[in-house]
Amino acid sequence: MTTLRCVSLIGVPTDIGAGARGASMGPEAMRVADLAAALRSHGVDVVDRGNLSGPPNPWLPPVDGYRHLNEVVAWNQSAHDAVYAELKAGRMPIMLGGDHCLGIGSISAVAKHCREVGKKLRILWLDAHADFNTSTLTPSGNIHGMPVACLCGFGPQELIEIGGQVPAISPKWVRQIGIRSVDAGEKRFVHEQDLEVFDMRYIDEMGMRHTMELALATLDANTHLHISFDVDFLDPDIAPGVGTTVPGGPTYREAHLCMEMIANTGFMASLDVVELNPALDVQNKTAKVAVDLVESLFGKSTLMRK
Ligand code: Z70
Ligand code: MN
Ligand code: MN
Ligand code: MN
Repeated sequence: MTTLRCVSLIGVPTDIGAGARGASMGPEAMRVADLAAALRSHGVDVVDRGNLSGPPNPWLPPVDGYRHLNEVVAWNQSAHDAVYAELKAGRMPIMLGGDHCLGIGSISAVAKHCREVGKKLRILWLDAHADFNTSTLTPSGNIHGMPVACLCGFGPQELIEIGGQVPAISPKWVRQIGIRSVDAGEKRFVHEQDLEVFDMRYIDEMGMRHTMELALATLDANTHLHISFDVDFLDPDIAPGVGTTVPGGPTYREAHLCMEMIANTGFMASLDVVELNPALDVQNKTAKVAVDLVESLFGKSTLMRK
């Protein structure tokens, strides 16, 4: 297990990119569910950097296809700088969201770091949604539905250039898992850009084990593996505390298997945990499940296994 054992928690308390308010309380809910202590119990060195700050949520309708673009740029600039600093210091950043627009800043920083140190980047996008909308395709204007497109260079200049190179990543580096809600135009664009999607139909038919074997197939010793974990990936039965519940997601055990197989690679080097919405949760249940799953990402398993 070569997964970095020095972790920095970075709270990013915002919901400017989302269609419901409340993800701004996500970082504190994960702290209340004792994420730091859970990781320490697995021998991880954890520093909690506290929360980043940024503009409040003005709650306005879209302008030219985007809601809150200036605010999204400000938060992502700050997320980018924080993640980049941790990677430079040899630590593993865990971003506590906050809505998923923050993947733009986080992953642009990871991509920049990988360019500088000559590492190959692979991104696992665990989500009910493809997050591949653009200003012309989006039904909502919510930028949390656009981070993968922005990272691939399809988006507003201020957002796509945050990491200093456009595009920040290639669609070939991304594997999406758990997808089950994609808008009509977005679906066409996913096919056009040839994103590798393991949707719920695929997982139903082939199983989580086979899915993860394929999703992790092209990793090697020089790979930086980034996990972008949108909590709405999970079935709403176990994770009701998200802005948009989409039925038919991975069960508790399927999700753990997914995380355990990622842990076994030893290549995870950065992580986003996003879209946890305590305002819609039940007794912090979703935060507790998220903490549980992050423990599995760090090698917790029922028995001693490699
Ligand atoms: C829809 C949109 C979305 C949540 C991402 C939904 C996007 N595709 N919703 N995460 N919770 O508005 O772009
Ligand atoms: Mn998402
Ligand atoms: Mn989302
Ligand atoms: Mn989602």
